[in-house]
Amino acid sequence: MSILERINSSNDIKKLPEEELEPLCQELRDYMISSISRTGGHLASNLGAVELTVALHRVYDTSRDRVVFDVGHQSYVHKIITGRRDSFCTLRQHGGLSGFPKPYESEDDAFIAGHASNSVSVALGMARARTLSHADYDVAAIIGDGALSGGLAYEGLANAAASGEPLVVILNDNNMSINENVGGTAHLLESLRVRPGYISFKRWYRDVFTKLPGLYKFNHAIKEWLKKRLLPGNVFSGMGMYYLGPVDGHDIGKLETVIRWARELRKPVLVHVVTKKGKGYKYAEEHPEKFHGVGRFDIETGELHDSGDCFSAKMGESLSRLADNDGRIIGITAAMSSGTGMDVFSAAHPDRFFDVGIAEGHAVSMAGGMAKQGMVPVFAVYSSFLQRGYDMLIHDIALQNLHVVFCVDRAGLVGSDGETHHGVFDVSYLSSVPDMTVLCPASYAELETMLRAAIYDINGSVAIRYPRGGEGKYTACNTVPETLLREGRDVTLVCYGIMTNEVLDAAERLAAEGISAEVIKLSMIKPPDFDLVMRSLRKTGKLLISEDVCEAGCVGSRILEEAAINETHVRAAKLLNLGEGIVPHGTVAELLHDFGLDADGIVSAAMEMMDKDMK
Ligand SMILES: Cc1ncc(C[n+]2csc(CCOP(=O)(O)OP(=O)(O)O)c2C)c(N)n1
Repeated sequence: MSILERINSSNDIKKLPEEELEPLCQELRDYMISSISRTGGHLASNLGAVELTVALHRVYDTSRDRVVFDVGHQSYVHKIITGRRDSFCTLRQHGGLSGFPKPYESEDDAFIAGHASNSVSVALGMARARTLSHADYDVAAIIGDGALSGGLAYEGLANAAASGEPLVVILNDNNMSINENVGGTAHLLESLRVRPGYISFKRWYRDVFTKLPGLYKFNHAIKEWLKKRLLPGNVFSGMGMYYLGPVDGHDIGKLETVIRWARELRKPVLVHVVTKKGKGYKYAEEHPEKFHGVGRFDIETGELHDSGDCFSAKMGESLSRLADNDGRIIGITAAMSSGTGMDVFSAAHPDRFFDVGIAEGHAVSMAGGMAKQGMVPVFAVYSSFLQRGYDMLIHDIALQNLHVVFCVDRAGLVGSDGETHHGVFDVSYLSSVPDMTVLCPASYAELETMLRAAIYDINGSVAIRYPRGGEGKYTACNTVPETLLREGRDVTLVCYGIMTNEVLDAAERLAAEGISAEVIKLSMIKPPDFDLVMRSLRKTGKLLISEDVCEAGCVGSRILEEAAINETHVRAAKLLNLGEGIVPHGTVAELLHDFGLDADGIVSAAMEMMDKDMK
């Protein structure tokens, strides 16, 4: 029996003799590499956090204490050692384990995660709840240096420091975000990493002097006084967090001691842990960015199984070409240069490319400043992460009707990342941004044409929303607001974006059933332009719209509103969409099927409408 097979909880980890800890870490690495090579997942971040997670479980009992993972993509070891080892092979698969912490999956997962930089705030909330309810548990947050580039983290740290609450923040510093970490935080951590002897000195100092309490107190006062005057402070201690570190994040013994010590201090403490992203797997150590989030791969060669071309890369290439002839075009990303295809732009136009770190709100405001001064900023950002910038969209862009282009990637279902990452709210929230134009390409050709139009032909702010992955069978280029793709008389099928493929497929199948469906594709969903749809509805009397977004604020309800206003009689309507918008993980095809949004679902919905009509 391996050591790993004996581990099912924090308590099992605590019982292990010290000499079994390193072999356990090796087993954990082998287990993850082998399993993730088949399921895909966030490999490099987890390989770097093995010792840290084991040490955390030596100190805390995660079934009772609250350990909050930031982003949560590095929580695999935690999952494996808290009873989910055998189901780890289902990671990110439909109906299987989530790739992020999920309290519904296990009581050991303290809080849901997926978006960066909120862990300190959440942990502080838990610490305050504990204190107010006179409960007895400890609270810790684990946050990466990349996540620390997000402003929300500093709001949390500042408030945590002022609170005086016993709370341990572990900074897992691997000098990497997905790509290299950027900005002032990266510089700050760089300077702190060069003081490795400090922590051992502190420990020795405390051990020696606590045996002589009076002397300890006196010396401590002198030391603190000297420290304040002679040592350069850092932003954490300056804020009022008790700073400990840097600690070697692959030395379990040291980690355990320091985390235990931090917990015992009973105040807000930040422990700075230095780790190597990808540790223990050659290819991931050499290319941590490539192995940050992977699909299936070959363990021996480190070769990733090809995921094919995609909208993101097409966007990067098109934008880069446009920028070749226009010095006003600026490319912006918030820590997602490869994911959004902006790496193509950055290679060609490094002087006009800005990676701001995980700071979506800042990116939106900065784009506003650039636009006000005559540049044409293009911010490529995932739909779910742009949620962070909603206020800035209104306050810093819309109120002055500034010309900023938002390339809203990962719009609609994203697949295995699941509920925190699906881009299912953007149609709703972008529709409420004053004077914004929202475009929805259904093919690469449409994306390219719309990007050009967004930069040169449209005033004010423009969002172009497109999905993860590549185009489908529909590859045409129809960019007028409404296009009649198929004539029919029984029912009006409306679609936009990638859903066009499912709807065209459904129309074909309905024809075989003797139902004549008219298909209208929308290229622009805001401002609304539904003339063609209204004309079609006057003919068919039936509306069936398929959208890969949440119901609130969906296009279907706006069409019905317009029909009511201009007295277009709709005898029957079905709005197919993702309901409340909380959608689990799985492949996009599986999820579309579950929500009745694939061609099968659309056909059944249409047949049901026809049946009702005949009764
Ligand atoms: C608000 C938000 N923006 C972007 C992302 C995408 N993202 C996931 S992990 C990550 C990098 C995090 O870096 P770090 O915290 O240092 O963790 P590491 O992977 O290096 O361990 C990014 C940018 C996100 N999860 N949330």
